[in-house]
Amino acid sequence: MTIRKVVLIQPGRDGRVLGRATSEPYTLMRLASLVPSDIPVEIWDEDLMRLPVETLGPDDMVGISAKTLMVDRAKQIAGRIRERGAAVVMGGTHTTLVPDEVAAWAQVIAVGEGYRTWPQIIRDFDRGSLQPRYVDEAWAPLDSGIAVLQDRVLRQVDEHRNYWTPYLEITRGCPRSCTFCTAIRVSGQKMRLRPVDEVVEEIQRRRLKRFFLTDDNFGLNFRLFPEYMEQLLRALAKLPLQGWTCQAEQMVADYPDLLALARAAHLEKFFIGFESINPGNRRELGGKARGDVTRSRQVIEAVHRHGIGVVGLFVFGFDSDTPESFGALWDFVRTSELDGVSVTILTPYPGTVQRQELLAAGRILPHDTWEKYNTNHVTYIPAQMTVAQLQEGYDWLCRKLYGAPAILRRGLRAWRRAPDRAGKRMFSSFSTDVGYRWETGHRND
Ligand code: B12
Ligand code: SF4
Repeated sequence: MTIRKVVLIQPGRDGRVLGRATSEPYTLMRLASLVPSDIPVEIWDEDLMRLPVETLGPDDMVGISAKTLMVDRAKQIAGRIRERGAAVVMGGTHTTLVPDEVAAWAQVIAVGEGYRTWPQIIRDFDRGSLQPRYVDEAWAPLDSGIAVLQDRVLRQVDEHRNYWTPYLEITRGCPRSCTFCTAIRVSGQKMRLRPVDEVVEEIQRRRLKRFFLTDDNFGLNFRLFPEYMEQLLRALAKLPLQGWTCQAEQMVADYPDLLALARAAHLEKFFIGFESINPGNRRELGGKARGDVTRSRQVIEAVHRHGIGVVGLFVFGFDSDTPESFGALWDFVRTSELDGVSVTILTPYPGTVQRQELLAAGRILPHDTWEKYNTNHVTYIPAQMTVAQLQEGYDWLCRKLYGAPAILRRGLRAWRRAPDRAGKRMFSSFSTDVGYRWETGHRND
């Protein structure tokens, strides 16, 4: 058999917002860049286009990537493609977390990062010897050029025209062990670093002015690899960037020298995982947060002092949370100087310690589809609330946090703190808040 083309699909959910899609298919851009250059490759993003499944035939190979909440949609798409005779490979977060479940309906599954197996899968298909299961067990080194995006992929995706936020990965992994986190299962607990020169080259070639880092815990590198961070931040400082954002934890506040360098490197804001303001939930937070509001306020102030914004990430429904927890968080946010806030309902994803514990206690609610695992719905029985109390409390909090007055107040605060960069700061605060308002709107689905 001679392969005609490879197609990579990102199942859709939100479509376009003001002409562009919100989530760039960065995962697929990386996989497409691993396809040998003599084989045509296409990326189909269902948020941008109707999937032209009818154009596929037996010489085509299709890879689909899906998180848990998108896996039911992925299954429907895979079924339609199989009817055309093309081969379908399922990969991504959900397949890696529960391979046997996906293998029950998928023709081929790819577990893990795929750096070794994806090129192998393409070769096997070309030779007519496709296997049902490929498992990539090792965490690939990111310093060998495998993460570089190819020009033909960039041309096709046309990221500046089609997407609101370009993504970039600089480091990958997180050594923490929060009980609710699946990221460590898909990215590993060993932090891996891309070479600084490679990152700079990619930013320049992609003509990026703004980007969001996909790194799970970029900030932790302040402690783990300070020399690498210094070298990286000094290199980014020389680029004509408008601003970039990344995920971090509270410890970044303890590194004033690196914070100053980060600001000079055009870092606009940290998304910090405070997770909970309830000290009773400490055990679940993997050692990175303790629910200490005094510390949280100090962290926000210290980061702001360097001209960097803070978006607070919070999770609800841990075992120590009660109906009073919603009001307590609202009071904290209202009186804090946070530039943006994300609240999600604890979601016991497959492969987490949290899920094992809840399953053992008979507390997981039955579900027909995985669509409700979007962090806006209650999918288990909370310890100190009813299911309805958790859902209603969350709904109340979302209305408070993402109502026009709260969004406006946070925007004005951002403006007051940096009058010299007022327009940029207010836009940044509004765009984050509006994005979360949009995402949490799925609680009504
Ligand atoms: C960036 C990111 C986002 C971005 C957008 C990502 C996108 N384009 O879809 C934003 C901020 C929008 C986002 C939103 C959400 N996200 Co998110 N996100 C991430 C993050 C931090 C990095 C993902 C990434 O791009 N990594 C870089 C790329 C290169 O790596 P990769 O995706 O892992 O892909 C590699 C392999 O997995 C494999 N692979 C992947 N697919 C396939 C397919 C085939 C065929 C093959 C062979 C291999 C393969 O090969 C790739 C190259 O190595 C991950 C955490 C993580 N470490 O995975 C969470 C994560 C994926 N997100 C998660 C969640 C829960 C969400 C939200 C529901 C959160 C929310 N409440 O809003 C939403 C859902 C939005 C949606 N519609 O899908 C969870 C998913 C859990 C699960 N079991 O599904 C994760 C794991 C984080 C966590 N909390 O544990 N997210
Ligand atoms: S710190 Fe973040 S990425 Fe690391 S284990 Fe905890 S939730 Fe996951």
